[in-house]
Amino acid sequence: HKTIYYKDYLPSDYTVVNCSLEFIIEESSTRVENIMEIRRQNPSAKELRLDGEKLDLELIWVNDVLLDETMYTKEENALLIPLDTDEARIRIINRIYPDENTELEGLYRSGGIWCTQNEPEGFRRITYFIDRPDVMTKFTTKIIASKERCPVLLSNGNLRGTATLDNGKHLALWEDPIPKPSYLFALVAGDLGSITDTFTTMSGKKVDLAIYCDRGNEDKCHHAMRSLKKSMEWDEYTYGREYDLEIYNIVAVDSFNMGAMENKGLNIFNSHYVLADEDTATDADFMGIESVIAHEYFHNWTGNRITCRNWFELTLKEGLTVFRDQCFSADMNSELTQRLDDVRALRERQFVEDAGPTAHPIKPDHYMEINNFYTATVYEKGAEVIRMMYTVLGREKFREATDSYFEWYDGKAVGTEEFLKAMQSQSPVDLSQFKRWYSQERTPVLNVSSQYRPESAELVLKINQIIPNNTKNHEQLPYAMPFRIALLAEDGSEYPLKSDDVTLVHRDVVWLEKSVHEIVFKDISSAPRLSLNRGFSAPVIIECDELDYPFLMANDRDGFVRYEAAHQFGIETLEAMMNGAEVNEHYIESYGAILCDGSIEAMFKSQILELPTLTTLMQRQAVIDVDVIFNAHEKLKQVLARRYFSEMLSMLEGLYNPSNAHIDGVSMGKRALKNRLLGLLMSAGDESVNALCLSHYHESLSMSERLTALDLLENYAPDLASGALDDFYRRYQDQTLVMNKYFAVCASSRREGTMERVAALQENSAYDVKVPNLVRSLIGSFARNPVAFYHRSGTGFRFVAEKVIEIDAINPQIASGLAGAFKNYPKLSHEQKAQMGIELERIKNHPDLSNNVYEIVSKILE
Ligand code: B3K
Ligand code: ZN
Repeated sequence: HKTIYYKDYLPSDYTVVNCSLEFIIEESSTRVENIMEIRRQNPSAKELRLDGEKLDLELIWVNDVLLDETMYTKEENALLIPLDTDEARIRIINRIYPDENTELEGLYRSGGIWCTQNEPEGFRRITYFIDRPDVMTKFTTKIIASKERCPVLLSNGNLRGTATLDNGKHLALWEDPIPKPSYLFALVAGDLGSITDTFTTMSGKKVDLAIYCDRGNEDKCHHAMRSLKKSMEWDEYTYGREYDLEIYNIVAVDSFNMGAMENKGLNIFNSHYVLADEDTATDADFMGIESVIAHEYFHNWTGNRITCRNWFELTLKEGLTVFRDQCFSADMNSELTQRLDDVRALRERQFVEDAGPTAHPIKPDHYMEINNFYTATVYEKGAEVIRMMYTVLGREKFREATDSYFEWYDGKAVGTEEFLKAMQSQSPVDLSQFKRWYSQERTPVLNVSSQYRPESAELVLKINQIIPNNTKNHEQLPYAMPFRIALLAEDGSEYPLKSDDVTLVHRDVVWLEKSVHEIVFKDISSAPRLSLNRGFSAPVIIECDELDYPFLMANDRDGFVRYEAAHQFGIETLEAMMNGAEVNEHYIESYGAILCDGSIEAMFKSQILELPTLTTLMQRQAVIDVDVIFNAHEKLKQVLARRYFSEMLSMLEGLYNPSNAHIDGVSMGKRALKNRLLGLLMSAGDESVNALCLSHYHESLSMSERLTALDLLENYAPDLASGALDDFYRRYQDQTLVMNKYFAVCASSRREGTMERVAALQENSAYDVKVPNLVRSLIGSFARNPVAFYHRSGTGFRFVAEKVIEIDAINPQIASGLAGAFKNYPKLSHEQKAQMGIELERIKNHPDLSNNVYEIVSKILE
């Protein structure tokens, strides 16, 4: 288990200028012929090193001379060829076995379809190559396969020709004119259905669009196609970026390790992020498709045209592309609700990661297994770091800076330093200290207090940065960040911010750099209320005991602060209850005021009315005690439901229209609020509400409502749940994407016996341990179910440990994702820590453990 360090990075000795590939796909194996034009970049290099894993090498030629075994060296994962010329032509023939590829990296089979996944290091499982992102190559690809088995043959770029061959075979020739790293290579072959469309770019070029899927699912591709066209238009309008090939293809496959992949001109997607219709997909699914389709499309410029110098620079393309897809979704839907969803996801996943044993900077300086670094930190915190620069520069300057970035680095493999250079060229402030966001880890805390001086009409704001030590317990330095604030008068209006002590990058944004800031704001005529970190302008934790939650919930004009006040008030209330206090009456009243305020838009209301999650509360505990949290949580829901029972019920009825399954913001908002209210009401334990929930299950035409009703029945009305679960299963057992939801409901259940049910469901005919979506739905949901996973018996830990070991032998990426469930280990009680420790040691000591799982488990145990 070897560690790789950024400081050891060197440019490649050789590069591959052109690569021409020929694939002959047969039932049991695929023959690959690879002709590379190599150029030497380091004049003193004498040996060409090609990466290769699990390849059956057949023949090699250098400049048409066939090599015998004495003329090269074959290591386990590399081929070394002596080479002392500036140019050479290497020809290699090797064989691969896609059917045996359960890791789903390289060329593999999903159902009957041959497809590839090469980021970050999968191409070396297809053929020998210099498999690193700073080697950019022009690829041509010939695919030969049975016409009957594989009527569809796809690769990157533009289609240059097809032909029918003997023995029922045919071929397709693809040429990608734009040099790219090998991780963006893709191939698909199979019997697929499709829908097609066209898009005319801003300069008038016509692009053929197609989405491929299993036959019979074509009708579920239309939302994805609409999303693709909207993305193409948005990137032209917002960033001036035009698509650059004649064809854009998307293929949906069922077995995929993550969401999707941005291969040049041939995106390959987890079918979860393509297929949707009103009967089978939830509103969240529709939103997810829109954003992932956009994300992969946006990579064409941020990732593909300009790529990463090495994998330490991953956030260069991922943080930026997430930022871009978040802005796209905000523009397509609601800016506020999108922002709240993004902040919520960041805090639930990234803050937790950043506080635990696997914390790392958005630009890590070492790794064991790069696949472990496609994390919430690299992606979502990376996007927040970009967003801070956006906030500092403002929309127009940011656009000028990205124009420079595209102009300066198109066609190159670069790093975050280059991106920052482009940003600095337009920034009103010096970004040197800001760069610490790239190299430090953990979430900073801002401790804020204030003092009002009536005699001079001044408000003194004191902001203290508390910077946690890193995972190695080393001290870290204060950050620079934009901090958006307001000082509010009695009626909610904002005092203009005037101060000599701090740089205001905008009217309401102060630029913080020091570890302690004392800022005097002038002309404040009476003691103001503080409104802090508006819009979540910096990814920090705020500590301030002066916040007037009820006032902010009711009056702040910043939607984020309104939400945040309710959220923090909820946390305080729940934590007091966890310590034995009665429910805070002021909280109940403020909650009721939001609930009954008819002027609040439905989606936003459903977001404000969500109680802080178990994960949020767990994260704040010094020693995790799930039962205490869970009980307080249930109690608070019950109190709220009983207090506002009739209001909630009548609001619920007003929102319910069983036949509404429209996919628009207003309908989605109504469903979200309806589901929130039903969830609160169900906790009241009232027979009539249970019956209502069951009727919603049967009558609703949208999956969002049906699935929520099913989940609530499962948790609160077990007698009614079994019939509904059977019905759901019968109705959808042939649709694997819906079965994922079924498994997730069962595995997320808070009821006793969940582990036994999950164990039994592994035998269900709809389950398959080799399909990542199903593993994530059943085993992953269980591991994320705090009530079941942290069960006092310790059986939850044991069960997940066994699954990690079992799945590691099949697919290490999925296994290491699952192993992340153990990352609260340092924060467990003595007893639970002992239980989990045994399981972690068991995993760590397992023979033949993958690097992926080893890296995660050893960090947790450290
Ligand atoms: N770039 C891919 C992720 C590849 C993950 C490899 N383990 C998808 C994306 O971020 O768009
Ligand atoms: Zn991405």
